[in-house]
Amino acid sequence: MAYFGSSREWNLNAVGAPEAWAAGYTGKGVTVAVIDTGVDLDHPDLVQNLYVNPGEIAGNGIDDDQNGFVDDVHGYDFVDRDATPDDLNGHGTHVAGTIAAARNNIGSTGVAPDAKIIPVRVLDRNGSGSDASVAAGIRYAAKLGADIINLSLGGVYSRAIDTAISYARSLGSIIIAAAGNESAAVPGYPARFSATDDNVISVGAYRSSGRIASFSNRVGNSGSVQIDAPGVGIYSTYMGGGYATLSGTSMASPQIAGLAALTLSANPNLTSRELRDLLATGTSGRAAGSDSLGKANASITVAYAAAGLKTVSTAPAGQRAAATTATQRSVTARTTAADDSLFVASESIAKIDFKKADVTIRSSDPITPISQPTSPNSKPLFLDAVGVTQTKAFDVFFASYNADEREAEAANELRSLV
Ligand SMILES: [Ca+2]
Ligand SMILES: [Ca+2]
Ligand SMILES: [Ca+2]
Repeated sequence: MAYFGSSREWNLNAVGAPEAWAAGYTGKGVTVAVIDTGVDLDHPDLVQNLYVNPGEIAGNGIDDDQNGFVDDVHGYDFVDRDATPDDLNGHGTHVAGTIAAARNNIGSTGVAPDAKIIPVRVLDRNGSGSDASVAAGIRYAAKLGADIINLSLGGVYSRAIDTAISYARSLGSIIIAAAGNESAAVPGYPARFSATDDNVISVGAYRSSGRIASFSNRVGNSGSVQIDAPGVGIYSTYMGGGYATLSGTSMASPQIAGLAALTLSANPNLTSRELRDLLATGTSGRAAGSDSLGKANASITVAYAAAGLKTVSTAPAGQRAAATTATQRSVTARTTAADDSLFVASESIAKIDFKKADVTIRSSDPITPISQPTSPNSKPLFLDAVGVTQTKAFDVFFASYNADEREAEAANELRSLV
């Protein structure tokens, strides 16, 4: 895959978004609530991706869908308590653009350029708000059916937000939360709820150099489920129809919200727990200096989602998985990305085909002793990944095996997954 855009778009390339787009996954059909300072509702790079509440008629003064909010066609404003969640700060517009600015050759491009943004304003023009407003915004978004809720905000523990997150979990929303910018040893809340709520994931920020941002909060002893995403020098939409380059874990969190949208568009049936598992396990090495699970990577999570898988099992790079039980009939193969294609390359052994949600092992690939072509429409009996190299972000290990025909051979050729 060629590099998308310019160095200004380093974040998109770092998270592997162009590969997911090329495979047909752009976040279409997925809704992402931005609980923030609001969104520039007239921004030319965002207007087409604003969620429209299908049950609400605009401007008639009636709560048509009876969700408790009058005329909430494009989200809601919990600061001014009206149905115009416009942005008077800029932060929320930047976050929204990172998730879903249009891919239209103007301005900036979101990680999931066909996802829909639900603007929920809970922070004022100074970027401040109450935990009651944040909790109300989370509840509102969850009730509206938001698949993903981005929280690029933080503070101390809040019982109101705690219960709102539990409510969102009960309705199936995953919550992506910024780890915080205090250079602290542990994340702030609500990101730290990832230690206790399986629908929450915490996001740290790394630089284009691959090093963790000095300001980014770490995992420490918090038990948080945290991954890292680009969060320094992020170019995105800004209020007033403009653009801005900002840094912070607030900028990293929406990369993951976008990545989650790409992943859900590849498999809309994933639960919030399964989606978190894919995001948390589908990483490609750690940012230097980080203690998180690793750097987020669409090329892994989206491929797995497309294949109908729910977790990425990992082992040290270079090791192979093997059939260890009668039912777990699998072997692994390695594919190394070439510049023009992520999933087929000169060393290709296995190919994952996003569009068929299937794995095909090509008979021409140079690993006939352990591989076997499967029919184009067949589901693999089992698929297992065993790790990602540290040196090339796009190296992915896949596994597939036609156990019925090659089982004996597999037993001879492969070692058990560690
Ligand atoms: Ca309503
Ligand atoms: Ca109405
Ligand atoms: Ca654009």
